[in-house]
Amino acid sequence: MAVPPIYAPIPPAVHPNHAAIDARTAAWAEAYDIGSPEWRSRLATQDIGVFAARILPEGREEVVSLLSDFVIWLFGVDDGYCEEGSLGVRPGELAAALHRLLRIAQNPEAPMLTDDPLAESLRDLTLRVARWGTALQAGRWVDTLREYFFAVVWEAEHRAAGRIPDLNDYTLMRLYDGATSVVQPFLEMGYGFELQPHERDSKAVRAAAEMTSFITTWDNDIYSHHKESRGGNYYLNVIRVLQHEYGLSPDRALTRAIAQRDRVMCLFLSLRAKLEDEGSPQARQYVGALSSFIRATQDWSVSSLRYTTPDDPAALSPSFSEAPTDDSTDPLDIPSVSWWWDLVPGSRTEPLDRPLAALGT
Ligand code: 3E9
Ligand code: MG
Ligand code: MG
Ligand code: MG
Ligand code: MG
Ligand code: MG
Repeated sequence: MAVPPIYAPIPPAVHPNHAAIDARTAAWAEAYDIGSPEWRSRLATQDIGVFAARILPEGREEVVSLLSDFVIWLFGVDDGYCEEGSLGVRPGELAAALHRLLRIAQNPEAPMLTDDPLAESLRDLTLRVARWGTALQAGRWVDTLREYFFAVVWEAEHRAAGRIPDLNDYTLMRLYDGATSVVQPFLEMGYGFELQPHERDSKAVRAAAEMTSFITTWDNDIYSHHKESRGGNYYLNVIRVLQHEYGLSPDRALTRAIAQRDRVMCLFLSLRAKLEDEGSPQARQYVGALSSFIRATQDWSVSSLRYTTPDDPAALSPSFSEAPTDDSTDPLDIPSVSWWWDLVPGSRTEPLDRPLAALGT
């Protein structure tokens, strides 16, 4: 299955100190002894710090480093506990382990899990979130961690049963189990602004954040399909879900997944333009930062050894496309997210045939 150039209307950008940030994260994971030595040496080659530096290209360096360390920590949970570890097929035990970690994020001083590398490193992350985030952002970070944990427990139940969810359930799970919503509070911390709860939880801003999760996780599924399908373990990926849902070959499922993410990308651009017109200055900053997150995932995914796997090379195009494969303004046939299209009523009458520059990137 060859992945073609994918539509990328958002310009690339990276924090100038990406190399130092990347090296510090490898040293941080080593100091806290996260995962096995084999896992750490693998992760150290995957440009995790460069990914964080692309998510926050103009962010405060301390927060870029904090995000970078947090991303490797998340992979410690996602690879270590869920996908390569025994808890990944024991949803009840996984829920217990994740609840204990959540307590550390809330109360790092709690005298529990004092020898546990994931807990000790989470204590460090928690103190840094308190240092660089507002009280609202620190609270939101714990809430988003809980929603990520809740979703990976759901995923583990499917893994234990060897079952493929339908497209609607998969979409709902994937809005959270890719840890994309846990990254979102760092967008505010990185630039030192605070989105007020009434605005963040408004339908329009929440939809923009959910679309960002959709696009980044669909892109992850497209680019990580090679790694995941060769791994020999059970895996959940939108290509697999679409094959199952519609009886498609892998190539046709890939084409369908790309069309879905392109359609959501077009809607995101329309909603972003609306929020840039109507939102607060903070909402404008936030949708700009969401845009960088989307492009960061694309640039990191086509270049990281995590996905290109040179020993068994993935057929990934390293370049991008200037046009969507599907610019329809009709809602996707996914009931949990079709309401997104209600938020941009004019989108049907504004076909995306204008130059990309006019879309306000
Ligand atoms: C992603 O899904 C799993 C997350 C825990 C990775 C850490 C989170 C981020 C870096 C936020 C950005 C999100 C992405 C890249 C989806 P999955 O399919 O287990 O990731 P994998 O790398 O194994 O394909
Ligand atoms: Mg390790
Ligand atoms: Mg590196
Ligand atoms: Mg995962
Ligand atoms: Mg994974
Ligand atoms: Mg993946």
